[in-house]
Amino acid sequence: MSEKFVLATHNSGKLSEMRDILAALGVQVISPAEAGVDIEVEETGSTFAENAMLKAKAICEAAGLPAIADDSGLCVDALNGGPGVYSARYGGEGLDDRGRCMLLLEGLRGQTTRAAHFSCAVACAFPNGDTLTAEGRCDGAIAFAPIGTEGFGYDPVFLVPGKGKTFGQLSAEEKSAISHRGKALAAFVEKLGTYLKK
Ligand code: ITT
Repeated sequence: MSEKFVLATHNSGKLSEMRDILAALGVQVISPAEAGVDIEVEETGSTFAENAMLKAKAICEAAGLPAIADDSGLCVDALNGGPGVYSARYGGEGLDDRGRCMLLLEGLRGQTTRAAHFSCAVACAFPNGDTLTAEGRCDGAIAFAPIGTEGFGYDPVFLVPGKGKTFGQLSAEEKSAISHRGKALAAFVEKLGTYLKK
């Protein structure tokens, strides 16, 4: 595919995963910085899909290029699906990834129901107003302590059933083969192929 896409994210962990997955699928991407765009998009939507579309449209408009955004998060059964769309902001501004993981473990202390899933919505906006969307989900469980140093965000506390490992113990390739983001981007690229043939 000759068209270039801006990846509408400021999260370096996401950016690197999205770059690798999309490159493997033959989609050329650049970062917002490479597109000369530096805007913060307010995530006012109540769903991953709404927030992904807000980001994709804003960056597309600012860059004048098609833009792909990811909105994602961790949904924990024992927290009624939280932190969900608030995953990046869980615990307030003072916390880093490690702090958010520890806060989550603290909130689940003594809790035997550990089921959780990651969700990812991908949205793509084109300068002509066209849009594409796709979603992906990865089921798992919350560990009792952080394990592993790979990945980002909640990876060290997300246990993958069948692997007996957290996302924090998987290589980027191993994670993307089963992750919410890997699935959403694969579904998106399939739709993109159909769209570009039209
Ligand atoms: P952008 O909006 O700039 O893309 P962000 O980090 O604010 O970056 P989101 O609003 O989509 O992105 O928040 C997603 C949060 O969910 C992210 O910050 C992580 O804490 C968590 N998250 C999402 N996908 C994850 C993954 O694959 N592994 C670990 N944590 C993840």
